[in-house]
Amino acid sequence: MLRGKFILFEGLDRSGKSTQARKLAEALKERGSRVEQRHYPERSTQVGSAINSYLTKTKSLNDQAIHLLFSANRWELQQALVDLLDSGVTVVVDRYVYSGVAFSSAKGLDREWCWQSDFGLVRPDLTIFLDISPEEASSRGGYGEEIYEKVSFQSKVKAEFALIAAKEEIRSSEAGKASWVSLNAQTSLETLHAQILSHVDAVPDRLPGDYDFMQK
Ligand code: Z5A
Ligand code: MG
Repeated sequence: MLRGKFILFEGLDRSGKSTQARKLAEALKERGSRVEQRHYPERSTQVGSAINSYLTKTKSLNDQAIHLLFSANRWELQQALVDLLDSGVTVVVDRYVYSGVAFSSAKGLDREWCWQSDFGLVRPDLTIFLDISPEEASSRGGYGEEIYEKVSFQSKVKAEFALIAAKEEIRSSEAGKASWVSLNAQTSLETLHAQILSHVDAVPDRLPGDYDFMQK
């Protein structure tokens, strides 16, 4: 039996991650695959509840503390994620390590420090980065309610994501497998969905227990 695929969506706020994650999961299910969706931060745990208080501006925390809470939230759910994958379920995830590094380093935290707390986590088989301008994102529904939803800050996050993308694209080509793909998010839902499906179809099959991990 093969393990499931770990597919990650990353991008700025309102880039369409949740929309495309849902469409991908539906399409894979229609083909008969077993699929689950996950979203970080997972706000239902105690750690997630503290993160939610921070994001909704009811609690203030220093930049290092909130960074480590986001990371702790991934760690507390890591075994459950691996168990799902090992049981043959494809998991479509909305935000993960890369959001952690991009948002915290955009505040001015040391980039190398930001990566440290996530080293050892399972690396996604494919990360789909939805690329959008902060101005276009801010014109989409629901923008402006949470702490990071300001065009000036999102511009800094975009610059950090560009650094991450460059690094991950080099890593992808050195490893000979496309584990990071950047797509223009300012195209139609259906065009993007078709592009995403073709990239997901190209992800190689792997056996349970066979993972790459986040590392330097
Ligand atoms: N954060 C962090 O700092 N550190 C970490 O480690 C992690 C996260 C994991 C909460 O994230 C915050 O946590 C986030 C980063 C930080 N803060 N910010 N900024 P969240 O994921 O919970 O945020 P959210 O509320 O779900 O928003 P979102 O994920 O950014 O939105 P989205 O999922 O990318 O977009 P969407 O909901 O699919 O679409 C937004 C709207 O655009 C909606 O009206 C759609 O109908 C529309 N849409 C979608 N696609 C299109 C296209 N192609 N064309 C036109 N309109 C579209
Ligand atoms: Mg979302």
